[in-house]
Amino acid sequence: MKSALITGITGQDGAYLAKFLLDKGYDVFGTYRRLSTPNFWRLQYLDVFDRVNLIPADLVDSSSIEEAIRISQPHEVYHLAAQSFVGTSFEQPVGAGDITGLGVTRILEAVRTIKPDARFYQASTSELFGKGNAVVQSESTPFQPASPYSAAKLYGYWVTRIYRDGYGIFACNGILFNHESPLRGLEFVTRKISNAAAKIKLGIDKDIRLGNLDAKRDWGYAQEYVESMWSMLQQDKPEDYVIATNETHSVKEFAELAFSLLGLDWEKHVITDKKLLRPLDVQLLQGDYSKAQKLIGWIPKLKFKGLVELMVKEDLNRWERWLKGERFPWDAPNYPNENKILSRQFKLDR
Ligand code: NAP
Ligand code: F7E
Repeated sequence: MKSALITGITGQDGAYLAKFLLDKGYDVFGTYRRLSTPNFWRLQYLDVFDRVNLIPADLVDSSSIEEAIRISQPHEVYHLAAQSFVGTSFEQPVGAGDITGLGVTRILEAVRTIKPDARFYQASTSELFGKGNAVVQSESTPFQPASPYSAAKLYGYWVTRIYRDGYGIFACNGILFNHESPLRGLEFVTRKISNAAAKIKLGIDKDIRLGNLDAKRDWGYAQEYVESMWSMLQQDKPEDYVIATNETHSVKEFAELAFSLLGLDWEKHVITDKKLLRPLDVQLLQGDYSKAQKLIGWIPKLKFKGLVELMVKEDLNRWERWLKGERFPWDAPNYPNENKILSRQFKLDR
């Protein structure tokens, strides 16, 4: 039986990937952080919590990473753990470098010294393209990161290539464009909107505050994107691949569609708030996935409209069940109101 180690198994992609690999017959190991309250809700939601092996590890602690490799003896390592919210990386820029950047070297060093024949996946990102001018981005588009997050990911991208070329490790960068789902964290704009639209429809809330409505993203479905991670590691040669839908839509379009699906007019409920603007923002992303299509046979199935529908429907369904008194693994009821958060990103007029 093949074994796989997923760092960040408690996150959106980690949970979907765990389910995908279990269904393929893998013995799945995942790293998680000790928190004051457990956060296994995504694994529970997908009904895989009891089927995965959990190993405590933190990306800032090399010894715990080494132990995770020793315990799992993985054939494949999927390095998904990171501080993944771009907004937070402006508030915690040093942490971004340490966790999201240096963390990649810590895990690659552990692979090199303990299990050098393990195949390695690095969660690279379309944020690497940042402020570049290309209208459509592919593997050959120059990188121009625009946040501490993407600067750290740029380091991770290169260190992955260096371990591939320098030490012969089978290491791939998946340059994934934004991918979303009902398991997406509530701070990301898509889920923030689908959750708010559902609450407003049911009379639990009245409005939502958003920042840059004109930013355009290439949004795909996370459940499909994790399949590409596995495919990359099954090839004869390690390569880097863009994974995207090749469509781009604005935040405004997302809000418009999400609210209209519930019979609501977005303009009556969305308040634009300068406090939610980032010091720098990426304006346009649209990915060319033709290399992935050609070499690993990956194509996106669920596009923008279907994705918005899926997310809005699931958030509405959850709030309806909640109002009827049902309790189930789910993040939203515990999420603080943004007005309660004091930070560079969510500044309050006091
Ligand atoms: P996510 O939901 O935020 O999950 C991140 C995971 O990393 C969580 O399990 C988190 O643990 C863990 N983590 C954070 N800091 C850690 C630390 N110091 N030590 C150990 N684990 C730590 O992110 P995602 O959307 O699944 O994304 C997965 C990866 O793909 C990330 O590297 C992200 O940067 C990258 N990526 C995402 C997208 C996207 O659109 N989703 C696109 C391109 C690349 P806790 O649960 O304890 O917080
Ligand atoms: O922002 C704008 C915001 O936070 C998308 C991560 O998974 O994908 C993700 O990064 C856009 C930005 O995702 C709000 O300014 C407007 O232009 O959902 P987001 P992201 O920054 O694109 C990449 C590929 C990753 O690698 C990352 O890990 O939406 N926006 N108003 C807002 N964004 C948020 N979060 N909240 C707002 O109220």
